[in-house]
Amino acid sequence: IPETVVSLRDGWLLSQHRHINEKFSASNFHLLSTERRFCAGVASDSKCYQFFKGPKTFKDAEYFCRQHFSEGHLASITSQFIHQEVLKLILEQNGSYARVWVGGYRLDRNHFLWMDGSMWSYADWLVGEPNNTSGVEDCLEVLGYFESEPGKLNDFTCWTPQAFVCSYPHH
Ligand SMILES: [Ca+2]
Repeated sequence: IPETVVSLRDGWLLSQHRHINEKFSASNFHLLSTERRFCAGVASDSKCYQFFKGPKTFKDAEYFCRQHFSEGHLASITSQFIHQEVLKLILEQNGSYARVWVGGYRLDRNHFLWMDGSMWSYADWLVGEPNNTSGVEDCLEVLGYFESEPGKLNDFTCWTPQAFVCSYPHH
């Protein structure tokens, strides 16, 4: 094959290749930019909150949130408004998974922190909680099933597999 034909053919392949690459990166960009606007749960306070049935331990649920979402963590519930929105999400989607991990973790006896680094300033505990039963309840759950007071918070054993809510930045 004459050299000019080879280089022409390579040039054509190259341009096709480039064309395909451009198409791909264009569609990737499109996907990314639509994904950014889409929240498959509730969006509030610049975050998207998403429910998962799991069931997973607290640690595995946190790992799942980090793996699946950029800057994702188990959800931080930093206001009454977010608490109500997340509770609605849980009640809509939970089926029988009534106890749900969110991202609160015990720092010491009376202090908790949010896995995503949010300020700890709001916590609507169930009466008598956090009680740290047997000194092993270091993780925060939302109790979806208390019908008189649905959605109250409880400290609970981190190794129990449960449903969970992730949150991640959403603009
Ligand atoms: Ca407790």
